[in-house]
Amino acid sequence: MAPNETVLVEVADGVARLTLNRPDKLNAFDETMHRALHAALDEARWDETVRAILLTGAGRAFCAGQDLAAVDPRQAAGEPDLGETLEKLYNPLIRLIRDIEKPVVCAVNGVAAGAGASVALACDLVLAGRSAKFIQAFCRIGLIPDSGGTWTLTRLLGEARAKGLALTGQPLDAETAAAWGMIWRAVDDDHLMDEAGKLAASLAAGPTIGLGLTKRAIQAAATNSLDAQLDLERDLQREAGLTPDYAEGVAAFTGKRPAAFTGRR
Ligand code: T3D
Repeated sequence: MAPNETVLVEVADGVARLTLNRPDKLNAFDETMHRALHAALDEARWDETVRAILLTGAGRAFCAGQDLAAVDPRQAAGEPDLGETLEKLYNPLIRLIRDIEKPVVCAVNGVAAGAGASVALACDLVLAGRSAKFIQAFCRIGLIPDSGGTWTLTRLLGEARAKGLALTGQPLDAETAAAWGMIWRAVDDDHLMDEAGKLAASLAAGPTIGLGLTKRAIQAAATNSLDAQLDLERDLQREAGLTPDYAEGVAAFTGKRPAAFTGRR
């Protein structure tokens, strides 16, 4: 993978580590970083040597959302069309993260604000350093939570907490985010990258197809009826049962040895 200056890409031991890299702007999204992240995720999606993705930010923040200097309405020629930015850049990014059938781990290394918080919460397993904060900053500038934020917050937290965060813009600390079930874990800042790296490495050594199908099933549960979900589980389990990793998993269990999954079909 070619490195890009706004998103650093490192692939090792089955993990693609993508680092948002505009630290002087707290990794706020401009169009270049958007395109670089999308391209890096897409490449990791189809690279068979990549079996897990780890997303983080350079410097003291994870991501401060949209680069507000890049879209200053006072500088714009005509009326701003923020719907177009979402349609063109943010929505495809969120859909891509959700559609990648490999685990996507997010290491929130500092503040995650606006769409930066939404991007983090679109990932499958979110770890955050104890000093990290999640800020629904949109209300401070007259916007609504986007990039799936209204959907994700409401599903993860329920309406009361989603509205509390989105209408007040109050920062939520990592410990409370974990206690509320918004993220997987809060860890000491000094251990964040180590813990996130270990988690991504263990996922990368897992039964990749089965993990990808699990992701698909859990995501579908948000909108499916129980009947539809039972049917989906039947179909996906049929698919999982045809993978060499299923045969290996059972052989390893009966042979009382660790499984050596390949992640292949
Ligand atoms: O197209 C569309 O616009 C639609 C899509 C919208 C999606 C969105 O994400 S809308 C929400 C946009 N984000 C925000 O409103 C957050 C803005 N940032 C902040 O509120 C604060 O920076 C933080 C709470 C995140 C962190 O505060 P603090 O005190 O730790 O840092 P700081 O001093 O405010 O920021 C440090 C630098 O980063 C500073 O630059 P400077 O003065 O040192 O040259 C600041 O301007 C820059 N920065 C921070 N966030 C952004 C940013 N520059 C551009 N855009 C940002 N979002």
